[in-house]
Amino acid sequence: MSTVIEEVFARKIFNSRGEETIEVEVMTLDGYGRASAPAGASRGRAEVVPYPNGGVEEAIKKVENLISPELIGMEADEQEEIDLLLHKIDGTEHFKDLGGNTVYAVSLATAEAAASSYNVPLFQYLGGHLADELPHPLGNVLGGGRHTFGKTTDIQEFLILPIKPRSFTEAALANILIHKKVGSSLKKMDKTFTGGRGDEGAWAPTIANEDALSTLAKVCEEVADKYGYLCKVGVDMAASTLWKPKEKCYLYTRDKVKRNSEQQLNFVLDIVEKYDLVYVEDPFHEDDFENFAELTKKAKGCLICGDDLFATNSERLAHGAKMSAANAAIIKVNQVGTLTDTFKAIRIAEKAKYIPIVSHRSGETTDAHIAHLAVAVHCPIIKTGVIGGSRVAKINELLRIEKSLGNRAKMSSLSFEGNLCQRK
Ligand code: 2PG
Ligand code: MG
Repeated sequence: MSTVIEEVFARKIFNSRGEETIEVEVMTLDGYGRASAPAGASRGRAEVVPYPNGGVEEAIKKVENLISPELIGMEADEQEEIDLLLHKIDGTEHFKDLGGNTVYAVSLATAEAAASSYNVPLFQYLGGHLADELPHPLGNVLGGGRHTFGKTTDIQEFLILPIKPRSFTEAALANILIHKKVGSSLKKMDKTFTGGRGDEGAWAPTIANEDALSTLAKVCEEVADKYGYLCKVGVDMAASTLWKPKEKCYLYTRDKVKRNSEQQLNFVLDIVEKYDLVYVEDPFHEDDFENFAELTKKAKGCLICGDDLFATNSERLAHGAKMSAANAAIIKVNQVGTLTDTFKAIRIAEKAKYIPIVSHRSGETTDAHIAHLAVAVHCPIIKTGVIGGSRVAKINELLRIEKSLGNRAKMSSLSFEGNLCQRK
C-alpha cells in the first residue's frame, strides 16, 4: 500500500446550473481520487474567492503549473501538510490567487486518493471505524430567492427535517413523500403552476411566503397522520439577499413588505411559533451577530443556524460563539477551501455546542463527498436537497453507507426532547 502521489490532473466540467467548474484527479501508486467543486448563488462575503482571475481555465493552469509539481512525491495521507502547502502556494488570505474551488477540488481528491490507497471508504478514512452514525437529511422542498426567478417567495428555502426517523432510509423516504405531496397541493392551489423547480430541485411556485409555510406545515401533518413519519418545517431566509444596507431594512418583494431589524426579529419569532419551526437559517444579514444572539435567546426549541454569518470561517465562528449568536452552523467546504480548515471550523462549532450541518451548494455536481464528510464527523444533520440528480447523488451515497454498516448503522444523536433541540 502506497499513498505517494504520482499524478495530479485538472479538467473543466459543468455543474447542475450548467456553469463551468473544476474537477481534479489525484493518482497515487495504489489509489485514485476525484473531486469537483460546487458553487453558491447566495454567497457570503466572508467566503474565499472561488476562482482566480481568468476563471476555471486559469484555475486549471494553476493546478498544472503550481500545485501538481509540488504535490507529486508527497503522501496523499498528509492532508494537513498538503492543505498548508496550498495556503503557502496561494499566499493570500482568501485563496485569491489559486481560487477556493481549485483548492477544494485538490483537497478532496487528495483525501479520496488516500482513502482509496488504504482501500477504505472516505467516511472511514476521515472518521475512523467508529464513524457509524447517519445524519438527518434537511431537505429543500419549496423555494425562491436567488435559486429561482420570477415572482417566487422571498425566503430562499422552505425545508423539512425528519424527527426521530428509525433509519436514514426512512428519513429519505419521508422527505421524498413530502416533496411529492407539496407538489400536488401546489397544483391544486394554483391552476397555472407548471411544476417548475429551482436550482436545488425545490418547487418554485408564485406564492406568498406564509402560504408556502402553511402548505408545508399541513402536508407534514397529513404525512405524520397517514404514514407515521414525523417531520418539522424549517427555513433558510438567506437574509443578506433581502437586506438593503442604505435603507437598513429587509425588502420582501413578493409580499411587498419592508422590515427593519426589530420587525424582522418579531416576524421570525412569529413564524417560529405559528408554524412550529424547528430550523431557521440566516434570519439576519451576515454581519448582524447581535440579532442572531437575540433570536437564539428568544426562539427556544428552534435551531438558529448561521451560514453566510459564519461562512465556515473559524474566526467568525469563534466570534459568534462568544456572543451566543446561533446554535447551529452550516459547514460548506468550499466556503473555506480545504478539508483541514473545515475540520478546524467543525471543532470550534462543536466546542461552542453548536450543531454542525454539512451542506451542499445550489450549484452541485454529482459528487457525494459531503455524504462521507457528514458521517465522518458524526454530523447530526446534512442539508442536501430532496430530488434532482446532483441532490440524490448525496442521498444515495448515504443509503449505500447505511447499508454497508449493517447492524452498526445508527442515526446521529439529535435530541428533540423538551423544548430545545440539542445534541445529547
Ligand atoms: C444556502 C445554499 C445552499 P448557495 O444558502 O444555504 O442551499 O445556497 O449555495 O446558493 O449559497
Ligand atoms: Mg444558506
